[in-house]
Amino acid sequence: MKLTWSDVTPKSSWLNRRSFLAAGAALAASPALGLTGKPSGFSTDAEPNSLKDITNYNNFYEFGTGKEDPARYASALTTDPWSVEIGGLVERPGSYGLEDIAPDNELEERIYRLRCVEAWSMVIPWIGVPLASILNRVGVQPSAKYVAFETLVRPEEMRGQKRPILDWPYREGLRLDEAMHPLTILATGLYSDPLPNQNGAPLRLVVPWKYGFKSIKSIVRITLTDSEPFATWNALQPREYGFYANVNPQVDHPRWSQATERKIGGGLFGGRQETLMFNGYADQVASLYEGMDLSRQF
Ligand SMILES: Nc1nc2c(c(=O)[nH]1)N[C@H]1C(S)=C(S)[C@@H](COP(=O)(O)O)O[C@H]1N2
Ligand SMILES: [Mo]
Repeated sequence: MKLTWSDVTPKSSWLNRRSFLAAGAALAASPALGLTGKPSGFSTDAEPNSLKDITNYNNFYEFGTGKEDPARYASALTTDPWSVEIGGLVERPGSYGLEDIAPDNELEERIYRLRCVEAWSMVIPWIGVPLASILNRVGVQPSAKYVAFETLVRPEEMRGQKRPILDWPYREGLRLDEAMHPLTILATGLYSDPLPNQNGAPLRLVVPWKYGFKSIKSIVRITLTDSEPFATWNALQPREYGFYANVNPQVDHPRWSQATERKIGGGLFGGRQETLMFNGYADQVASLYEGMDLSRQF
């Protein structure tokens, strides 16, 4: 039953970057997957951040608002047993275990850029499954248009939830086509190990072309709906955080520029880089937003 993570993701797949990138190129070029993008369609060839960076500089307000709070306090969270209620406009609603959602034999490695709305970024080698695979398994009803997600509420273990920092539970949502896009994954691991608690164990969303706050952690509920779901940051400050939250260097946050970002671990002077449209995933996702005014629907 326990995952053999070294089987899932042999260390060589990220240490031996040459052969990994070649494999990634073959995958991305496969017409069966519906991708027409560049060789790095699924995984970026940018240098992944160290495990130390990825696990010590986090946003996870359930454990406090400081970047180092999750690393200090998230170990208090019990992640086993865990189940996810999948409901709303689906054919087979119910309580699903992690093994149903992300079976060992379906896990994939995806090296993705993560761009926080606060203008910092990382590159993270996730392990997970396409969200589409579980949505297809539960059966999406034709009237469904959106997918809503909720994080666990357990103040005894999530010390930040003892204070009204946010309107708990943390909630997020995607349009159905965004949710079904092959880049959208549910992650259960990173590097060759199960997801550390501070990164959203045991199951978190990863939507690499959107600001990090869309990638909701420690998910306990997934609901298919016909109207736009409540989204925590959007509801808190709609002028600053849109529902779409697509990474866009041309649409500044009211209080800071989004044109550049600081790559964590890039050194005191070396870490500044240009922010890319859709965080570098424009070839794959721009068509989802054809005809939309992205400066208004940001
Ligand atoms: N439940 C929950 N999910 C969350 C957050 C949070 O505070 N609570 N923070 C978000 C933000 S702002 C970012 S940038 C990413 C950070 O993910 P990481 O810590 O794994 O890098 O998680 C997102 N998911
Ligand atoms: Mo963020």
